[in-house]
Amino acid sequence: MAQSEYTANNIQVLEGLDGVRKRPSMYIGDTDTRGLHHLVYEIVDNAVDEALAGECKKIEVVLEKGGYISITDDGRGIPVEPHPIHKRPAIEVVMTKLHAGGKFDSKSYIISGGLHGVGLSVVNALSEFLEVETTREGLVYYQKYSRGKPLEDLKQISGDRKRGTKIRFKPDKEIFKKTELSFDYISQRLREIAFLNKGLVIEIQDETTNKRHFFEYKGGITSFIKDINKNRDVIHEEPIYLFNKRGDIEVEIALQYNDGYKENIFSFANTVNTQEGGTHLIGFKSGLTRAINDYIRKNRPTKKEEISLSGEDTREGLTAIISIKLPEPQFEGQTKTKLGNSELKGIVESVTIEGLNQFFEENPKTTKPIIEKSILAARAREAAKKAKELTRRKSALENDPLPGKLADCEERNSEHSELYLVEGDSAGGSAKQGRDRHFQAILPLRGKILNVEKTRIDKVLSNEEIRSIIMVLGTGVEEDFNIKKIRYGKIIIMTDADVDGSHIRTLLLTFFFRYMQPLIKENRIYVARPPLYCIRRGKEEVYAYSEDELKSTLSRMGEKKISIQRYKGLGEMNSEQLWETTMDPKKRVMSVVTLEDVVEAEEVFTMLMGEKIEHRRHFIFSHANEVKNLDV
Ligand code: 0RA
Repeated sequence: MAQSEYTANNIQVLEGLDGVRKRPSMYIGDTDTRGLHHLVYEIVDNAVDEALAGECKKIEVVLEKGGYISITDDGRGIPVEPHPIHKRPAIEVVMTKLHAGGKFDSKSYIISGGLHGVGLSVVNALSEFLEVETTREGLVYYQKYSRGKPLEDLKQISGDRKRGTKIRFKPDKEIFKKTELSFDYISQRLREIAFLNKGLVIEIQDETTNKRHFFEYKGGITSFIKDINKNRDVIHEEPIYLFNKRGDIEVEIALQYNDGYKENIFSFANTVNTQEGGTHLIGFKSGLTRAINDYIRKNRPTKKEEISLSGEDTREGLTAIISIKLPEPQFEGQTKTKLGNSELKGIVESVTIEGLNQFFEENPKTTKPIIEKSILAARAREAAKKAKELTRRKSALENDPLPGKLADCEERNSEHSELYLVEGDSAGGSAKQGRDRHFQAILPLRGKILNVEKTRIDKVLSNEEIRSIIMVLGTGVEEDFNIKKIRYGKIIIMTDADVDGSHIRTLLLTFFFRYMQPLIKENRIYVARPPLYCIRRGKEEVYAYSEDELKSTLSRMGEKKISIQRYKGLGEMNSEQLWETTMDPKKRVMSVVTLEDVVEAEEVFTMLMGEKIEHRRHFIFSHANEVKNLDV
């Protein structure tokens, strides 16, 4: 053993639980919400270990009043016999000594040695109170602790519990900034655990709110896949399910394709979500690519063109779960969520190829749409490459023809110019007449813009409206995007204040978000806000831009001889009115579109985009912080 390792071990032993209380973050990451919930997961993981060993069928979690939480399982219980070295009951050693998990049998699958893996004693040390009730050979034992120290000796108690363990504790206010446990956060993880352990029953309830969730998935990860795809259109009804063993290692895979283009693969090792991937994920991907290419080679020999699919081609629209159970998982990476066991790559690859080969042979009906989708993906990839090259070459040309419908401005300095993207030809016409042609350019947009989320890049780039926007802006898209080439300082979206208008605006924003994100980050995109009402009395005309403004205007002008016009579209205003109310920099109201947290927004976009349109609209209009001032 290396000298340094030896010393490190010694220090930890010497420190004991006092060290845990002095430096809690070293053990649980932080003392915020995450760290707090770490305590719960540590205990839950121990119960799940019992389930993985086939010894536990039910786990119950109760958020009690007064800040207590209890976790009950029907597993084997915690050993109580005297510990050979410490001469104390094993359970007391497990609860009061660092790294005394007591599960040295490497044949069993354990997660408690993995991600959370800090041991029950850490939970105990960081709880102002903890009590444990456990059953061994039909007898019930009890002990209670405070801040890691036993309050009394382990004792046998009467009780009708036949099996299992109940641990009840209260996180320490001296340690945690906030000690409120989140029902939803815990419930979400429990649900995932239930999916990953077919048939395991998990219940969680909150005594304060009487909320209660019950999870039991007889279909296991197949149910998980169906749940993830529930809002998507799938191209084959039943997920494909593969299960196989290689020695001690169990490999379980479920997959299903939908008609979208994103890949959604989740991998787990002993129910730990391996967010950073690892050897099992690599094995699955290469197995899938091989299996699909093999099938094409075998079954479409008459097709002239030889196509070889890339991995990406085989994963378009794929939702998959890879769940591995193995005796000694090695968790690596920044967040310890990357599976490192090198033997897993080959194992998962061969299980995937073998399983899929057999499935494809036996289920030609299901296989056909999958193969066709992958081939289409390969063709689209080629087409997209060409389409991009085309926009690249075009914008490289000096005398790039601008679309005829653009009414350009005279100003060449982009710092002083603006571009209005206007919904419809008629409003476009008014805007062209009403504008200040010195610095305002108008591009009318006809009909509906493509939903860029649901459309492959080759289609997006060949859509006429999108192409005119790209050409007019002059910046290129995606990795070719160069903000220095922009031809206008402000890009102003001007649409009707109705459902179609907000739809077009949403699609435009999605396009900018996906293909020209820096424009949003640099606050170049604006939304024009035409007035909602015109209030007239005699020759007097007042515009109101919101319901509140309408109210205050009415109370100011009185009730007599007043007429109110409600604008439904830009077309109801003539060119002077449009200039005066919506385009004159001195009077107009505009909102800048900003993404305060682009990373987070990207996630939300990815989650919601391409799904139901209602969702999308709801997202754009309910996240006022991310898309600022975007009121309708
Ligand atoms: C040490 C050894 C064994 C099980 C456990 C601890 C154990 C811990 C917890 C925490 C909550 N529920 C639990 N259930 C069991 C193995 C016991 C054996 O081999 O019989």
